[in-house]
Amino acid sequence: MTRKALITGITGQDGSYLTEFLLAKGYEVHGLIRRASTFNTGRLDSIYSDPHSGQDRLTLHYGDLSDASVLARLMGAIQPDEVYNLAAQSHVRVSFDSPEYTTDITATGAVRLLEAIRETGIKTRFYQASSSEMFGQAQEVPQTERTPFHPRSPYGCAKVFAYWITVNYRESYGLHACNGILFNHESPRRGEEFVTRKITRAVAHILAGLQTKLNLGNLEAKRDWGYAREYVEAMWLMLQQEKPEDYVIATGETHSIREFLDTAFGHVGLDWTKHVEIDERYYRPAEVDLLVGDATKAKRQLGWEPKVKFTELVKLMVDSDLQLLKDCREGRTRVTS
Ligand code: NAP
Ligand code: G4F
Repeated sequence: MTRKALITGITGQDGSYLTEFLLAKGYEVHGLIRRASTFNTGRLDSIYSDPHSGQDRLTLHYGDLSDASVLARLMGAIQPDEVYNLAAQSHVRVSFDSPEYTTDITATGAVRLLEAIRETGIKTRFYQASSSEMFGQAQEVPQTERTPFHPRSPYGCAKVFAYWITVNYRESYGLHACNGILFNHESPRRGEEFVTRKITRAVAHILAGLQTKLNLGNLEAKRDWGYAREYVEAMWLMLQQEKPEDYVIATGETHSIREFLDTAFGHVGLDWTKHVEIDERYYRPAEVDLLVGDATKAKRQLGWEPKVKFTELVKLMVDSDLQLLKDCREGRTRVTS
């Protein structure tokens, strides 16, 4: 029987890679999308432009994590074998501007989805997109599944709630529910408002003479950056285990924004110090200074480990943005890998 998956956040970076991954495995994939005044399905272009992608097994449904009735209706109609909750107001800086909205979607949205599963009584497996932001002011280095949480933003607080409510539905109702505690993961499909993509896009634009300055905030923060395409496999692997558990997914390396700038600008022979200006507006009221994960459990129990590390990741993102700009200037549309 064809297995069915429901993905919230299907139009996002991870949602698009997970959809490709599941279609390639033969799944019937259903995705929740928000109505927008402009197309928001650009990251799914690789699927719609490839007749062999399994696009005939992909169905998109309008809905929103704020709308419980839609979630229950979809759950009952689709009866998915696996539910991946990837939708969120996912920007940490924005969560300081919109804390209540962030809580509604990123925290309460998770419980709405869990309630939709419970109320419809379907037998499904549930993945919650938990985040290394929950470690915030990290209590130990590196961070593992046992490291206490100390979130530093409304986003981090909302993710802590979603983490614990997932654990609670597992313990209370025997739901096969897992938290993937994913450290930062990036790709050519990363949103342009996150620091990595903001930098790699600027490199391409500066090289082409379309931009001279790049305004950034705190350059000292350190992150454990992995490759999104690899991280979605870990999500799937968690739901294939007999026993539901929580897993850290990370590379085990940490690098500062400065190092990212060195590598990205250095890759095309530019000196970032001539272009970067510090703009206080990009600072956060409270910062997460250092994240680095220990994914030993994922390696041991899931057989998962990262292949693409920092330097390769930065270069592939810069190369993609160079190509994207070239294609755009030459009037070609291109599907981002
Ligand atoms: P992303 O690119 O920002 O995608 C977020 C997705 O959520 C988009 O599809 C967005 O739809 C959807 N969404 C936002 N608000 C919604 C709402 N009210 N109702 C329904 N859908 C809504 O995020 P990502 O990088 O793929 O991350 C996926 C998940 O993992 C998120 O929950 C994020 O918080 C979490 N996470 C990410 C990382 C990382 O480094 N990328 C690390 C740890 C955890 P639109 O396209 O319409 O905006
Ligand atoms: O790229 P960022 O916005 O990612 P952040 O805050 O680490 O959050 C991302 O990763 C989390 C996992 O830990 C996810 F849960 C979350 O959904 C999201 O995907 O910022 C990274 C660092 C921060 O320290 C920030 O202060 O870069 C610093 N930074 C410096 N200048 C900047 C900028 N961040 C952004 N977005 N824009 C800047 O101009």
